[in-house]
Amino acid sequence: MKTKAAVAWKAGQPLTIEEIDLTGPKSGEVLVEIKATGICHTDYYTLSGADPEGLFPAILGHEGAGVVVDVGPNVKSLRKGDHVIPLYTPECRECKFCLSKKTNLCQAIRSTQGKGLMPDSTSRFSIDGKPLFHYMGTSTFSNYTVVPEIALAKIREDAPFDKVCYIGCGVTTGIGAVIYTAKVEAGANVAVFGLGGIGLNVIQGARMVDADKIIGIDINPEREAMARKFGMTHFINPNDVPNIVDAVVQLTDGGADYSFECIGSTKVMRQALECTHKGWGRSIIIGVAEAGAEISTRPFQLVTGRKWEGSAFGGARGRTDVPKIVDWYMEGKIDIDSLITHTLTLDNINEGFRLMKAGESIRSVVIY
Ligand code: NAD
Ligand code: AHE
Ligand code: ZN
Repeated sequence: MKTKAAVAWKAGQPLTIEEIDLTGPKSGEVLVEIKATGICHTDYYTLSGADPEGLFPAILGHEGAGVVVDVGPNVKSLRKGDHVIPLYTPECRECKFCLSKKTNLCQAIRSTQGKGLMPDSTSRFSIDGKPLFHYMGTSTFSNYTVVPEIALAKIREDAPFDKVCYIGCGVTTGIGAVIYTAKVEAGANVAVFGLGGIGLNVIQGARMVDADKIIGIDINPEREAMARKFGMTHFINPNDVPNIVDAVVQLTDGGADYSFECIGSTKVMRQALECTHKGWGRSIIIGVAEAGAEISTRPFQLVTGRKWEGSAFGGARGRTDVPKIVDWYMEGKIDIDSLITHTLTLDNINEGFRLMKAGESIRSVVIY
């Protein structure tokens, strides 16, 4: 079939809107009509050329929601008409990683996914007979996409696509890092570095678990008002204090119990670790740093009890946890609407990237 998609031809160049070819779902695969997709900083990161796994030409996008249009042979859990959220972290429930119960990082299709291909090592997308790469197994910047069954969460049918698409990455990543990865307890002091589409959801998660001090840190002063609405109790602009680590330590009687890096800066990752409390502080890296970047600190920081950790997709097991998070939204337990500051058509998708780079948006959502 033909479908309209935004194609990333080359690193650093704007996407172009094209009519492309899509072949139907093979065994274990599902054809999904994407109804809406968010634009995440990671899409920008890959488009910029900083992602060692970035491949071109590709169909980017990994924060979508839509409807099942067709299923390939051997698909058991989904049928035509089901509402779904594509998962860049699938949940096969059979691999060593899923069975371990220690991680959400299902590896069933990770190697082909990282090569921009479907599990049979081919692409479903092409233009003028030339293949286009998939991205993160989801490629939601195409109106129609093919996704493995294990990478689709079935969600309730009354949930609005243009809001719950954000659960496909940002909402789950932020809230999940608090509740699934860190398991922050009530009364804890939390520091959140970067108050964008991810960090504000970390703030929202910290409020949900009844954290005590929720300290937001951002160089963009415009972020303060929105973060307070989501539960931030203290705001620090690093440009307004001599030393951001000292500022957090002073506010928290020795350091934060938990910190979250939601930027992708290795310099900030170090600050986030070193502002946590001696003996038990835990710092969770969420931000994605460019190829070749490395983190550093004095080992003494770890010897004295701080822990450096990371979180992908908030530690969420997508097929199990995403439908629950959709329920939380529908029950009014979490706010998504306020964070979606811009809606766009696919034709204007490059404007979404511009707004993100300029710090003018929290989340832009493309509605097909
Ligand atoms: P964003 O652009 O919306 O937000 C980043 C925020 O960081 C902005 O508010 C910006 O002003 C602030 N900032 C930049 N430099 C700063 C500094 N030195 N000190 C303090 N604040 C600073 O981005 P986002 O969509 O929220 O994504 C954040 C990061 O998380 C990106 O690296 C993205 O790739 C990554 N990410 C990771 C996962 C995961 O599963 N681990 C999932 C989604 C996104
Ligand atoms: N391809 C990059 C890494 C990108 C990365 O860390 N992705 C996160 C999700 S970001 C969503 O916005 C993730 O889930 N990582 C785990 C995984 O298996 O990719 C690189 O540096 O190579
Ligand atoms: Zn993302």
